[in-house]
Amino acid sequence: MDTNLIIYIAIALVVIIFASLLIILKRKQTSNAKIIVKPQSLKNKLAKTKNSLLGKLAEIVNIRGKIDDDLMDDLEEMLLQADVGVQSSGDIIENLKEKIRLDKITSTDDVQKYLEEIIRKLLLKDYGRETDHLQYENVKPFVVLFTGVNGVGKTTTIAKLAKRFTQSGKSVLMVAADTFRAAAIDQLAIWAERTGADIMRQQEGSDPSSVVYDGMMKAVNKNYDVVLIDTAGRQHTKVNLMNELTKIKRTVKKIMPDAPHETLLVVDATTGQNAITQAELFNKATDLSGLVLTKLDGTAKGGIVIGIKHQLDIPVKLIGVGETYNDLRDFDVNEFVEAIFE
Ligand SMILES: Nc1nc2c(ncn2[C@@H]2O[C@H](COP(=O)(O)OP(=O)(O)O)[C@@H](O)[C@H]2O)c(=O)[nH]1
Ligand SMILES: [Mg+2]
Repeated sequence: MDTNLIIYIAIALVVIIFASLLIILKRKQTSNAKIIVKPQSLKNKLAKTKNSLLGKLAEIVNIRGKIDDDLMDDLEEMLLQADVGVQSSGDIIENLKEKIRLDKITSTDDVQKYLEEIIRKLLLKDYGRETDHLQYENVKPFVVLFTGVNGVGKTTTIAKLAKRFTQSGKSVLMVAADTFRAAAIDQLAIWAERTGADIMRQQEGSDPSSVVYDGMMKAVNKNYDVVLIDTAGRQHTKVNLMNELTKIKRTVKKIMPDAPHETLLVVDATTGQNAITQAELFNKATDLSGLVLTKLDGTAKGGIVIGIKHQLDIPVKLIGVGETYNDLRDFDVNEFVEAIFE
């Protein structure tokens, strides 16, 4: 009797252990599967903006039910709330009214299609040129200077871009010209290591132009393909920041007269119209070749893209839609419009 009981208990134990092992194994498999994530579509990344435009649009059309001035006012308000900007929103609605009049549209079903087409055309008109994308020029080294106020995402963008270049077999040198905080230099150094890039750095508080000089010399002597220069983001209202940018550029040109090949201003999409103000100020201080609009994933105000290009003559070359390497995308008008309207 006793031995039977022991046998039963032993069998039960074996079954329990076996079942537990199976469960653990299964869990492991599923968690591994979760690690391999495909880069999310732009549509997913821009979901908040999409909801603030397309979602609202459906709601407005539903409530109003017919094409009249009230509908137009609501649509304009919707554009303003998505940070398209006063002037651009006004222009878009004027265009829409004109279209409706000419095509004698009476059904609200067509409003979305027309609005989408007007915005697409407006952006395409502004983004027709080759130079509107960040293009690697076959010069050694290809030099990109990053500017922008604190916290907009300069260092993160440099890391993402470095990864893009090193992945395609290019040698990258990062230059830590944001010398205000030791932490900023260290942050860049960590990214250099992670992305397989090298870094030129000096001590905290050293002259940014001196780091840039050393970096450019090293890049030329060691035949680097790409140089990415990180700068400090003190307030744009300070004249000395602007003087510093001028000095940095002069230093770059001393070593390579036609560099930097790109001078990018990084702006944070979540700051709305403030991003436009920053772009205007920086563009006055230094010739910008393009903008990087970051954090579009975290905002319902992605309409800022439309306002920026309509109001300024600086192309948005790259957009940041998250914190991983895959989240730096080339800005593509059709992809963008589809992501927010379809
Ligand atoms: N969600 C999101 N966060 C971003 C993006 N770009 C940068 N960030 C975050 O913004 C913060 C500031 O970035 P950082 O590169 O240090 O800004 P910097 O001061 O301009 O160099 C960090 O926490 C980044 O992870 C983006 O496209 N999306
Ligand atoms: Mg930084």
